[in-house]
Amino acid sequence: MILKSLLQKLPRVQRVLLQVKQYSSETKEPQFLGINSPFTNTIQFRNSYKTIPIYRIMEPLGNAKLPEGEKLDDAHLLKMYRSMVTLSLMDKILYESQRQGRISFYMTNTGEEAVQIGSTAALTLKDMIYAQYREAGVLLHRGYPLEKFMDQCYGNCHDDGKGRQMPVHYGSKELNFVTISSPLTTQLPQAVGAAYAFKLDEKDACVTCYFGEGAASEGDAHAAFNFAATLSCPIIFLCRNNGYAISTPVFEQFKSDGIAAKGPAYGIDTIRVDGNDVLAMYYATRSARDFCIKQKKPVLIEAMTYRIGHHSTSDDSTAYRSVDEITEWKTHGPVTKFRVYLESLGLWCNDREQHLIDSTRKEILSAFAKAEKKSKPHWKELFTDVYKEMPGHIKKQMSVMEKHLEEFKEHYPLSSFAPAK
Ligand SMILES: Cc1ncc(C[n+]2csc(CCOP(=O)(O)OP(=O)(O)O)c2C)c(N)n1
Ligand SMILES: [Mg+2]
Repeated sequence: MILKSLLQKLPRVQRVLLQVKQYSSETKEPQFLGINSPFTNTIQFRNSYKTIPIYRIMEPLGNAKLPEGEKLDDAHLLKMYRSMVTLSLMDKILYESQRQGRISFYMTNTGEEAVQIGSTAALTLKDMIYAQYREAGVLLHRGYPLEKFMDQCYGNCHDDGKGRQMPVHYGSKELNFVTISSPLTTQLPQAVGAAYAFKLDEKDACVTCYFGEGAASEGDAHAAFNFAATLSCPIIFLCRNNGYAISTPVFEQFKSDGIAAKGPAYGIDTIRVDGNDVLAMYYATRSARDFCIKQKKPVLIEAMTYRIGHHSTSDDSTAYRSVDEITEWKTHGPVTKFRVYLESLGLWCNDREQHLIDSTRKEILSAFAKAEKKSKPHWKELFTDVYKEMPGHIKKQMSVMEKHLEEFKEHYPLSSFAPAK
């Protein structure tokens, strides 16, 4: 009986003996999987790495040192400046229009013009964009017409979203810009999925995913960073660190060295950039794009900036930050900084500035007036598009609505809706 059980155990005994033999006969210990670290006999809890520096090209007084051998042609520089000015004028007009009750909601991009325009100028239309909501400049620089912005904010019959989303939830198939989702961080794992598909298809393009530093606190950000790193996806994670997530300042949001510190922890190549410096944003994004397409790996850019406007038209930021703080950042805004640089090159002057402001304001107001006059989408659009074939229960709801509108038509502004298609 004893002999039988010993014989049964023999293979295990043999295995253990073999392992002991191997361990003692080798001089090197086996390594812990995935970690390449020396041993120490000191107990030390660590909670810091070296602070990541901020890449910058333009000094406050207009001096700029471009990367070795680089020169941007005048047309390129002026195009970026025009987009920045157009964005800030469009923001002013749409913000005011919400205050006048003409649109229901708005979010300005003030202070973040350089992050958006500098990065977009370094991408191509083949690069797919996933954004959060404060990135209208990305679409604008890609060529989205002013009237389309207005159509979306009015939710009129020419809005691609058929009036079903809040204002500023833009999207454009032609410009490779995925429609904005309201729930924070939704776009990050989706963007990684798209980047993975780009990799499998061997596309000569990358995905760029914009998000706020507040959104980076959502669990989905972790999933996205980790999938992108482990699956080696060609994606630029572009974090706009503008100091606030609505009323929560960054020092209450995280204790790390910003968002940049998280990149290396996931094994993601990372750079921190002065987001108020449009040239630094341009060159950093261009290098990031080259890197992630060639290496098929993700890059994280933390763009340091400041949200000069309120979070949205539903917010009054003076309730949680001082007017002095806002004023200080206004005087160091990215548009002024770039203008000083262009003046130093002899490319800009007061007359040109005034002409640009007057003509752009006119264009925006004309697009605005057109959008305001357009009808709302037909009410039936409320029920379409979710299913390819409309299921019975939705058909029933639509017919109840139809009867209701027929019965109470005098209570509804039915003439302001577009005719049924
Ligand atoms: C999942 C989810 N939680 C909360 C919100 C409400 N919310 C909308 S914007 C926002 C702040 C986001 O801040 P940040 O990501 O820094 O972007 P910023 O507004 O500064 O550009 C919050 C909490 C939301 N939309 N979705
Ligand atoms: Mg923020």
